[in-house]
Amino acid sequence: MDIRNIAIIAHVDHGKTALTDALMRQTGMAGEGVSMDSNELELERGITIYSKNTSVYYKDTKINIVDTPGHADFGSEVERVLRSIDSVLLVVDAQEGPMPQTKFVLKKSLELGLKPIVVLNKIDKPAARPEWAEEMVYELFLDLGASDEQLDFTTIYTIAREGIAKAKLTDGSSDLTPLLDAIMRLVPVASSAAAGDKPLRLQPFNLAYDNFLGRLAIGRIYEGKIAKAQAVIVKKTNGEYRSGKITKLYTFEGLNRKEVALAGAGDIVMTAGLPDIYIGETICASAEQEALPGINIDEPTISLNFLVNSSPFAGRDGKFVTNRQLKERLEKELEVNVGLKIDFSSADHYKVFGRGEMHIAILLENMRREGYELQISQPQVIIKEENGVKSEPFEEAIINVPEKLAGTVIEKLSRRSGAMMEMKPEHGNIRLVFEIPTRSLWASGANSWSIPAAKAYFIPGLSVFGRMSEISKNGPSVR
Ligand SMILES: Nc1nc2c(ncn2[C@@H]2O[C@H](COP(=O)(O)OP(=O)(O)OP(=O)(O)O)[C@@H](O)[C@H]2O)c(=O)[nH]1
Ligand SMILES: [Mg+2]
Repeated sequence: MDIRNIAIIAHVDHGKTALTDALMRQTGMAGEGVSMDSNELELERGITIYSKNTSVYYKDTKINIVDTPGHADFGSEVERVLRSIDSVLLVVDAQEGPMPQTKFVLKKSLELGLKPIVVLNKIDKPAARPEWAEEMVYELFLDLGASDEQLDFTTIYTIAREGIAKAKLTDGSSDLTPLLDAIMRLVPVASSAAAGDKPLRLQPFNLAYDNFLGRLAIGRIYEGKIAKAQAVIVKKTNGEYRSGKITKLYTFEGLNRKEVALAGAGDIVMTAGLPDIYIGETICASAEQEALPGINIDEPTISLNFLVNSSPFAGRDGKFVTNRQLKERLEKELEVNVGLKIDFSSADHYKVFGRGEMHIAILLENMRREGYELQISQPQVIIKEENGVKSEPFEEAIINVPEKLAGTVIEKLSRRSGAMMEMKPEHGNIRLVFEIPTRSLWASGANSWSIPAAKAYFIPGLSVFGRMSEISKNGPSVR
């Protein structure tokens, strides 16, 4: 059976998970009301936190799908996923148009040479403007230096929530068939007999953990076959290698993992049995084989201290309160939380480095629910120095304000070292795009802007731009 591999990428809330769920429903892989957002926190917050794999069957083809998170703090996770698939569905809200994270994930896709299929979603919204959104997406492709081939993208119009897709806006449709057919037409087949006959090469792009099985690696089989109980070599890009054994092997189906005895080239699998496996390493058949090119892990951008609660009220909220319990929990987190780093060297606190406030907030919330109680310090941005140039994390802020307020907002953001990248009239408002140092936003408290009328228009959940830039000279002093 042919295999095709895709990822669904978008800005937060544009409908990736709704689309994945609908694809599973239509192909009979999941029932009504079943969602890929299965984790407790995901259900409560209504956002995807962890990227997840599934597969559906359509016309004798297995389509492996990775549903990715849209929040900017998880952008580097999306980037890793993109390395391992062959095409993306770039979902864009037909009312909002492209947003900062659309730009980030599209840029990464184009750089990898992928040819995205554009999915304009939520065309049922009363204020949807699909033609405009399509034009904006085209401009974004151009701005990001898309090749002619990439620019010649196919657009599908969807109501993901209802499981409807159309090849043309004027078409009638009652299901996702036009989208599935576009995937069949445009996404290359990942499984070929020639690749299947080569010796095994598999590369993990994600990690997971199971209390009984230990660390699990999720990766793509590029060449060859892998079997349960197979002895393998794990090779790093620098040539170092070690041996190991696969104890269990799974593929993904609907919401479940399915244990299999054998899997072949092109498929995405999960393996158990390699306790120290890491992203980007190559699982292969023999030490003579060449490792696949590595996968970059983005560096943390913020840090803060986790410490034992020493207040008089300690022990009231949690059952795990000691330094040792805290340390054990954090060590366990490092098993799977790839963007996270922790410095355990201090006696009275642990310094946690993460990819943004949301990244750390999710960890803290999970710990709280498990019964841990702790104190944290104020977060700080990480200042890096390379060749004498200091750099700091920046964010992209999009602000929609009535015309008469634009001047005040521009002035306030400029005073905090914000650089205006774009200014466009939109629906009687002005849309401003700023690049601004993360610490400027913290210092000003993005939620308590002193222009009351502008507050309502400030889009919360500003997006970490995922890049470091030369430190701004006149920003607030580093705290
Ligand atoms: N009106 C309308 N709403 C939709 C449509 N598709 C999704 N939604 C809604 O949009 C919201 C976000 O949808 P999700 O599928 O969770 O978005 P997402 O892109 O997975 O979000 P993150 O994973 O958090 O980045 C939900 O409330 C959906 O019900 C659609 O076609 N029309
Ligand atoms: Mg989602």
